[in-house]
Amino acid sequence: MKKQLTETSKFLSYVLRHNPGEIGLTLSSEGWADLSELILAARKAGHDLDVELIRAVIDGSEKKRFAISEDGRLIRALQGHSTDAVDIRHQPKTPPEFLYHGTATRFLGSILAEGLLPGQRHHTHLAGDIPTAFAVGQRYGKPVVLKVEALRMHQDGFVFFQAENGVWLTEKVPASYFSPMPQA
Ligand code: HQG
Repeated sequence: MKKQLTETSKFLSYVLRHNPGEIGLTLSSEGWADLSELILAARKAGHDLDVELIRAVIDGSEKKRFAISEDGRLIRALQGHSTDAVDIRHQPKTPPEFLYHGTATRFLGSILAEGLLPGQRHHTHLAGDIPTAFAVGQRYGKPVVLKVEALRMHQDGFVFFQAENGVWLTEKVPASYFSPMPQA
């Protein structure tokens, strides 16, 4: 069951964040897909989804990557998009003094030279706490957490958003606003 949930979560991330066209799905600019259309398109592509399984994925994950609309008809990913079809109008929000970005040590040279960049995604992702950032960094290798002076950035005119699931978003973070934290 756990494996099925993980596989479904990865599939949903792929079509709702990155490549809806692969299964012939259309997303609104706010990222919404019709839930029954998604299930049908997924089945045609060989992924046996149903509403219960999708709800189990959403409820079973602390990250709350996806949300279903109140009327139960639509589903979207809350952040992490790369597809041009989506341009979510998040409300700007004042960040706390510090936010954290987890990455792998092998990216540090480039990050310190260029700053933190969004890569393929629409935003650079930041976490409100160190353990979350550490876990994000572990996805790519030996983790390192960067402490970002988010409030100072905000005071200097950088715009921050917070996705419904708590993930902080900003376009980029110049290197003068962060430093690697010593390993615990
Ligand atoms: C790195 C997950 C070289 C950056 C997580 C990261 C997050 C640079 C990688 C969400 C760089 C991009 C996003 C530069 C940044 N040079 N490398 N100048 N600037 N990088 O996956 O932040 O499980 O696109 O440090 O929890 O790791 O998918 O971004 O290592 O919230 O829901 O380039 O994805 O959530 O990787 O992760 P990603 P991310 P989900």
